[in-house]
Amino acid sequence: AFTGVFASPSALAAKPLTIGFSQVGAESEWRTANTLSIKDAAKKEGVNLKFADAQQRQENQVKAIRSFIAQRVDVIAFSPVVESGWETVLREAKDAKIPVILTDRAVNVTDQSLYVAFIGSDFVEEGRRAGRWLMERAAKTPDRTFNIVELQGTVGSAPAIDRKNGFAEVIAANPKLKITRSQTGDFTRAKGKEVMEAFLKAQGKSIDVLYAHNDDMAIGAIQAIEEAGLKPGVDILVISIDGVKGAFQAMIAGKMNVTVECSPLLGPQLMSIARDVVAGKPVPKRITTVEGVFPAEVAAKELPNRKY
Ligand code: GYE
Repeated sequence: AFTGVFASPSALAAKPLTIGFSQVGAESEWRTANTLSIKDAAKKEGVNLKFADAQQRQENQVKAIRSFIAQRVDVIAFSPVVESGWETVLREAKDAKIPVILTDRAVNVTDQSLYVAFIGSDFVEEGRRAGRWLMERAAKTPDRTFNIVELQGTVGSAPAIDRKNGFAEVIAANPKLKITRSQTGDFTRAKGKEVMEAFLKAQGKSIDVLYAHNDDMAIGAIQAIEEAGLKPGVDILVISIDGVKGAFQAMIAGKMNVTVECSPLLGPQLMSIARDVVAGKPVPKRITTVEGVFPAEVAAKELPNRKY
């Protein structure tokens, strides 16, 4: 039956694309930049963005995705807080014929047809890059042992799992490098500080290196190290990941030694992939973000170029 006015072809073409996006939360500087990138790109592209913040809880993401399905959005995109437990809700989206694009973090599903594309970084490689920096540093003092404490990201999240594995894989080649403690700081400054305080209490002066899965936790930990009367970046080497401005400032202040870049600027790519998917064009299943490594020596020169 006829249900509305006839749309002219040009009016049809002008119908805005609606994307439902479920964000992890607002846990870090990285996340804030990622949210901004997505909102800005949507605005620029005339995309109708329905944005939901899950406050780092998977159940909130599942709810948001179900609501996007009920609203019949054109595309669902999300950055999954953890890797597992997505089969059911992704099957619901597929049954409703709504394509799903993953941004930033991967899911662990057996049926790869439950999403059309995944745009994001290679977190294992980021962990390896962090490990390689330490391997080079340690090679300068072959007799010295390095006791490493690790601040992990959110338990069960792709970046926490992969950054741990990539780092461990690389440092395994040098028996002088030992991870003595490893605990989650949930990717936040407050938790990073709290857990570092506990590490310092338990292990005190015998900590040589902090490896943090993101800059925010490293920055929180730096505070704890200073409060314990030690010099971050000197008494304890500080290695982290993301490359946010806060890390560059910490490096310029001599308190952090290196950050491995992880770009949050995924908005423009998401919009263009979403358009292609809706237009029925083939899209690559995996789109890997290109990124670098920034040691403290280049921090002052690089800071003005940083976009997040
Ligand atoms: O490294 C961290 C954020 O998933 C890559 O999430 C992202 C991570 C990022 O909270 O700062």
